[in-house]
Amino acid sequence: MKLSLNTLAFLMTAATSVAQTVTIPATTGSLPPAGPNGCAAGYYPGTDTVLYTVPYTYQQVLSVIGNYTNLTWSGSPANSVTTNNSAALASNDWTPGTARFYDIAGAHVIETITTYSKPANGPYVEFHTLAPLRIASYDVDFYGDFDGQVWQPVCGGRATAANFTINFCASNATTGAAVLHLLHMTDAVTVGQYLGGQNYTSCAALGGNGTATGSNGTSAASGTATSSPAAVYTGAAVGQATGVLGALAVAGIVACANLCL
Ligand SMILES: *[C@@H]1O[C@H](CO)[C@@H](O)[C@H](O)[C@H]1NC(C)=O
Ligand SMILES: *[C@@H]1O[C@H](CO)[C@@H](O)[C@H](O)[C@H]1NC(C)=O
Ligand SMILES: *[C@@H]1O[C@H](CO)[C@@H](O)[C@H](O)[C@H]1NC(C)=O
Ligand SMILES: *[C@@H]1O[C@H](CO)[C@@H](O)[C@H](O)[C@H]1NC(C)=O
Ligand SMILES: *[C@@H]1O[C@H](CO)[C@@H](O)[C@H](O)[C@H]1NC(C)=O
Ligand SMILES: *[C@@H]1O[C@H](CO)[C@@H](O)[C@H](O)[C@H]1NC(C)=O
Ligand SMILES: *[C@H]1O[C@@H](CO)[C@H](O)[C@@H](O)[C@@H]1NC(C)=O
Ligand SMILES: CC(=O)N[C@H]1CO[C@H](CO)[C@@H](O)[C@@H]1O
Repeated sequence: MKLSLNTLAFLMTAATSVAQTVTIPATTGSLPPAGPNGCAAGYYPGTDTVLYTVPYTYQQVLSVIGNYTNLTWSGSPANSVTTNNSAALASNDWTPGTARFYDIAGAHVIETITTYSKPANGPYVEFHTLAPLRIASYDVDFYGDFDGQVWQPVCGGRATAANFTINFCASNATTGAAVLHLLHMTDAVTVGQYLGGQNYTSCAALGGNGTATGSNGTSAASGTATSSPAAVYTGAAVGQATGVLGALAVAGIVACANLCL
């Protein structure tokens, strides 16, 4: 994941974390027990979704994102991600329970697979948990019991639609949603850049019959295509801030050339 400090800097306020019951880093990868609001004491629940379509085939997308320990597309340098499932490094067959470990933006990240499926014709489905971590530069702590990624062929196979959805608990749900949204949006855009940098606009623009049922059961109806590069944003935790955050995400992608973590 990449972070653009420039564009999120204005979100930083003197928010004081009252999260005291959660150990960070959570070396076992485990999540704290839920309190009355669904989160540990001092944490607040939120959800964030990024929908983004790239004008590349599912197979092309898989070549970038289909290895759980290769996160170059998410801002982690080659060979910087480790796992406790070394057998899968060769087989590329990732299974529930597998954890990956990496450091980014001063945070130690531990993500444990709960669901993993990548059939040859899609969809790619990866759900993992996110152990508690702290992003000091934004004065925010968060973790998540559902951090999901689905990549689905659309436009008869000519494009691939991503859905990044996370249900999280954060010391500040507004800041948590903004940071997570920017990370996931940047990730999705980076996949498109790796594959050639074309932007998705519509199925029709990709030629062929965009409304036809694609090979192997993919159909336009299954797509959640959004106009690139704008994202559809849903954030229960941020309410009226949606417009601001949408603009932030777009600006962040541009500004990321200046300063990314
Ligand atoms: C959460 O962060 C936002 C944005 O920085 C800030 O306006 C708000 O006061 C913070 N809320 C809490 C409870 O600290
Ligand atoms: C990691 O993925 C990138 C594409 O995103 C690829 O170019 C690179 O060769 C992969 N690295 C390894 C070690 O498989
Ligand atoms: C997956 O990525 C890791 C780290 O980049 C690499 O060591 C491994 O060889 C890759 N596996 C496959 C099957 O490409
Ligand atoms: C995105 O994924 C979430 C979690 O799986 C799901 O609840 C939601 O319906 C999906 N949204 C779309 C537009 O497919
Ligand atoms: C894709 O969209 C981005 C963001 O708006 C823009 O900077 C880039 O030039 C576009 N790329 C192409 C090939 O149109
Ligand atoms: C496109 O696909 C739809 C749905 O299968 C079909 O009804 C329509 O006739 C097709 N159009 C062309 C020009 O092939
Ligand atoms: C990674 O391996 C699995 C399967 O052996 C264990 O269940 C996990 O607890 C373990 N996770 C960590 C963080 O070590
Ligand atoms: C029409 C078409 O593209 N069919 C493909 C469906 O997927 C199988 C397995 O990947 C391919 O062999 C077919 O060519």
